[in-house]
Amino acid sequence: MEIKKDQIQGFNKKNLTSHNEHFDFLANRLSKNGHDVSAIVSKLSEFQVAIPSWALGAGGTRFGRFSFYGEPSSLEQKIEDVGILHALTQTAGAVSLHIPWDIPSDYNAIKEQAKALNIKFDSVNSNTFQDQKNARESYKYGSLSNTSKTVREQAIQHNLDVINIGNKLGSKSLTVWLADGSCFPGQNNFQTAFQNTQDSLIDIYKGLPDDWKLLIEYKPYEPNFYSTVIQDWGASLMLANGCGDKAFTLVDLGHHLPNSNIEQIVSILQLKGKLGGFHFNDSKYGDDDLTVGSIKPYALFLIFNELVYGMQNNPQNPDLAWMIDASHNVKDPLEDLIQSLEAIQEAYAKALLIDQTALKAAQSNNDVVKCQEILQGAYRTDVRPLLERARLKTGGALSPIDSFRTLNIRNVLIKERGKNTVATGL
Ligand code: LRH
Ligand code: MN
Repeated sequence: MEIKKDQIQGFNKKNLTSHNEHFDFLANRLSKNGHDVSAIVSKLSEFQVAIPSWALGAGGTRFGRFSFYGEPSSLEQKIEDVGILHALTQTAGAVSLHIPWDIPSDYNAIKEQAKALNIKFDSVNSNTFQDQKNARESYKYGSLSNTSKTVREQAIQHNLDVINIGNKLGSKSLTVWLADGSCFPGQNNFQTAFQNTQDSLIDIYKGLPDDWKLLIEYKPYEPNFYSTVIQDWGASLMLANGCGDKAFTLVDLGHHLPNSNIEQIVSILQLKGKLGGFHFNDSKYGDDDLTVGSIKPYALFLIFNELVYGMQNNPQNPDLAWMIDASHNVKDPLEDLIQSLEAIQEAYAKALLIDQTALKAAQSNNDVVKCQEILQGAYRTDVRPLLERARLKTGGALSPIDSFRTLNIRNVLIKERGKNTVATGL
């Protein structure tokens, strides 16, 4: 299934008048306050977020999984679904593959398909948290940190293979997340596990093409429930520094213990030039992988405030990899991803309304009330007309969810794919 631009334009027609009214009212007020509205709209249009290839079907937990039918059962169908998201939102212009779940059978064909849909290949993810059918060694007791050199070598080789796959697709970074850790006190020697991981990452780092990045993702727990080798930003930062200039930390919003101040972590990693990218999602308790902005939208806004400040003041930090990492237990995967894309755009737009100079001045004067007034003034602005205008300018839908439903996309996909297809992934 492919969505034609004229289908979307036809759909936008009936909402154009109300959009223009809301947009003109907001743009008028923002210009009066010194904002360059067209610059903000352009930034929103240019802001592309990579869709996780492993989150296009129904997610699940150990307690159960409930399909949505019409799920993609091949990489081609996954790219097709990302194409649908991008056609509607114009902000999903990239896909992040997970290997071996998404090994292409025909590289040229998949590159052609993605190109035709304006989709780039963002970071490729390795997987040493599951044993592959015909694998010689098991990752039951870890991969890059494993006490067995043979197991570590197998995991290192897998990562080098993933780089090779990504290289053929035009990807420019490898994301490494390790489940490695322990479930009981005494099970691991923490120093040996950490040093093994460092040495293994250095071997992988040596296989990185010059213009690539290594993104090291941290997580406090799950599937190990006593210790995780790369447990937090500090461990990821130390390992990245131990590898070299092309290694960075990757912040998955769900990988923080309750009440962690993620915006402060983001700020300091940018200051150190070691923030590589994001896995956006939201959570109430653990790594719940819920819709972005569905639980803590203000926290997401505060993170984007630090990102906007960093983009303006930290040239030492590279361009970031923007990716979603979510799982869908009760929502249609495509509708859920559309809502996540909207929440990311909204947080970014609100953060762009913060007068960073006035905020810095209020901070220097310890005018605490003024600081909050500046932040919350931006946060309380309904920026949706800006998001709509950014989509309108690039051929997207004024209301992607309404378009998705009016165009009856899920039922069309079920008709095309049947009810029993299951997407590879989590
Ligand atoms: C681990 C994680 C990691 C992926 C996996 C799908 O929780 O966030 O980014 O490899 O989810
Ligand atoms: Mn993640």
